[in-house]
Amino acid sequence: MFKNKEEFKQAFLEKLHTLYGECLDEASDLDKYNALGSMIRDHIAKYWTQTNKQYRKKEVKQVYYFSMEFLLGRLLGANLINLSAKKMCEEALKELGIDLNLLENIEPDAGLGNGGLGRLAACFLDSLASLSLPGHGCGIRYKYGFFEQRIVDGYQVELPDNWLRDGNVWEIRKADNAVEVRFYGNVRVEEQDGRTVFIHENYEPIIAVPYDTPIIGYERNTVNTLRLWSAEPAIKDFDFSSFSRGDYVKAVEYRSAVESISQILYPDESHYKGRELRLKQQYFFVSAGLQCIVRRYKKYHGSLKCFHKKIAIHVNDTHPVLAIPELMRILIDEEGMGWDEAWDITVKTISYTNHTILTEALEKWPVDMFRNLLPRIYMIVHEINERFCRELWNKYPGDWDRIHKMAIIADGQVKMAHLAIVGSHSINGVSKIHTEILKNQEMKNFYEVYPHKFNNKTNGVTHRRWLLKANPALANLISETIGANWIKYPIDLISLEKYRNDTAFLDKLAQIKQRNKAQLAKYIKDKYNISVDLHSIFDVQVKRMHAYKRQLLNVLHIMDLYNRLRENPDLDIVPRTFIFGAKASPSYVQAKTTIKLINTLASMINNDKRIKDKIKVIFLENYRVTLAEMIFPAADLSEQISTAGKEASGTGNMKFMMNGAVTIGTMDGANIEICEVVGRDNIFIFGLTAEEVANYYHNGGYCSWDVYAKDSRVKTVVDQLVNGFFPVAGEEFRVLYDDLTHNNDPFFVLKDFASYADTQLEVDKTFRDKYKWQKMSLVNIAHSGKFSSDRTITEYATQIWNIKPEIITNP
Ligand code: 26Y
Repeated sequence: MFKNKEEFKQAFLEKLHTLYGECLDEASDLDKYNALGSMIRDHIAKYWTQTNKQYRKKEVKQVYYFSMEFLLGRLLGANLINLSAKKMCEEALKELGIDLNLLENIEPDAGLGNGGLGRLAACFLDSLASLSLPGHGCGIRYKYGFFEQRIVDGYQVELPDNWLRDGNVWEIRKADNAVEVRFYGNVRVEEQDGRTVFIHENYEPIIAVPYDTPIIGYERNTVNTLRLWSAEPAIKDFDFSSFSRGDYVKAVEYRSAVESISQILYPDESHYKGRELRLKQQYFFVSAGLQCIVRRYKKYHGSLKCFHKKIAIHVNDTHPVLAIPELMRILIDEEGMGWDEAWDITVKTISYTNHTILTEALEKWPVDMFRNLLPRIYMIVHEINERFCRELWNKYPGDWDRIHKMAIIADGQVKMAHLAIVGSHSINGVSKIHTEILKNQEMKNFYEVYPHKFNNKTNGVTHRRWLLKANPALANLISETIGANWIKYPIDLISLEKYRNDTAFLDKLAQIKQRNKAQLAKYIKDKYNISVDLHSIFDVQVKRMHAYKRQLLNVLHIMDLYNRLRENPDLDIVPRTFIFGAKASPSYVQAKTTIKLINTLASMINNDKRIKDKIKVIFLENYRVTLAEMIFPAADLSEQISTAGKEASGTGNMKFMMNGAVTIGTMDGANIEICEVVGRDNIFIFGLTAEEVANYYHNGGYCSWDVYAKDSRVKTVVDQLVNGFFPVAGEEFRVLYDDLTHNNDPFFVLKDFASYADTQLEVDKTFRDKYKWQKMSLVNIAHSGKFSSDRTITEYATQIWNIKPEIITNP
């Protein structure tokens, strides 16, 4: 980035001066952070321009990844790494008496996502740029990211995440590229020159203003773009007409109503809630994104006849599926194309990923709300539905039931997943088992009509953030041992396999793990004043709090272990530190109750002198990307214990694996493929299979009461939820108790308990054999290359998007 440290220091001091008129000793840490970020931006500007210029000149096909969520985390460290400038920057700053680490810690996380789906989008952007692929992100610039979690008296309390408070050095506001998005109103249909035209009138205009963030590839010249849209009033400052009528309050209300569109990120609830503001958000960014892509395309290509040959649009779950009717609207209403041609182009342009099999999470919109908010879009969806149902009628004459089930509009609702399947050319699941379930169960009817559209793309994560950045010690050891090629080609990690019996190497791995554990232990000590045993097994479950992810199974097992330890404080177990991190949706009662349960249990266990510190329970508050970067490298055991068939893929499992944690998990999601590559000897598998679970569901579930009545350990812990064992007021944990017993345990927690507890004994036994454990750890690292998002993105690029690498020349 800079030829040498001297040049760097000079530039840094100048930047401080031009930005803030300050010299070094006057500057605050925030100013220093901003100066550094702004230097990086200056430096990459020419690569950014060059990238766009080359894409344009060579007319390469580009993909736009449309997503409601981009969970980027911090950018400073990641950008320095991808620019190979970290070491120099660190040293130069040190000579100025500045600690780079401290500056990195000033940056707030860009937490514009709930969990897996949002972080996947961020990993994908890194891989696209690092593979020199022309691909960009399109989303919403939420003023408030996913809430900040505080634990008060064991309860989750949500605080707004005001991540933009001190500005954002990475983004550039592009006011010139603003577009108008139209809501409400009515559609007038007219005949003009023998053509039917649709005129949207009396609408409410809103301005969408883009903010661009550069996405820098690893040791490439490529700088792609993440474009996030912000909503602003179409009438500057105030609606003067109402202002002059003295309606000052109304004018201010108008402004805040508009701004609310890009105000907050919705939390993913256990049950889908169709709120109008969310539908507004979806149309807002999809329409803005498409208008801008079309506008630019026309500028260079004129007609839109070959749009799909140069543009691919990917929709991340159903959230951006309005891209389908919106592209139709633009092609028909604005470009004057006929339906069939417009439809052909639309389907060829759009591809869709499904991320969930939970039916209760699927997006559906009430027809009245939809039609009122988006009258023209509704007409188009209606027409798509009519044509689709006619096609079905021809294929299945008289089969009303099937047609009703498959319709896009039915029972007063618009079904977004159905629209996604009909209006795209590719539908993919995110792990082998997930795709099979889509094809053979959830979307069976659609698979029968469009078998060619369905395909699998097993998820992956970027090793550059989750290993190179998060775990520098391990990354160094790997590079010293097999060379640094793995950073660009993570599959090369497989060369580590040959060290599986090399005890000297295994010792080095163990030392690194130990140091990472010490670092996390220090964080725990500083923040919670709890000491944890560095020789204990760090047993970690970090992910969103959800019934199907079964944090409750983990908790019940800890309760059982605690019961056994109280009975016999000399019980021979390897000490354990159970670590949790999870946010619950603000309105999800079971999830929030589970957080309270974990914290209540933690304070009992951590303060119980009788059990001689053999187990500890830690709930790490405000789990987010930055905290995750500290947790994965310190984990011994990775908890991936969802009810089989429910976790589409999981990606945390991959981040643990590449950091040498061993998985305890069910045969679910990507766990199955992890098991496939590491072998049964290097993973702890337990519990029902997806098939067994599905069989029980078909037969009305299993009888949880039987397990409860027969297994005394189960009965004891379940009873403890409600019998006064916990020092909580009244019946706090009754909802959990009821779910497990009277509600027949829909996620098979009790059914899998015995198998889980036995497997945990196996873990205990294995951990005592240091080399056996280290070898398992090594095998996991060595095979993690398959789960690189570089592999996943290469598959998307070649099999769905048809885009090719474009090497960016030096500007
Ligand atoms: C409709 C709405 C409120 C909503 C918002 C976010 C619904 C769902 C979501 C998020 C879903 C999600 O994160 N799914 C996860 O996607 C990961 C990436 O594919 C998978 O690894 C993981 O199994 C899946 O649960």
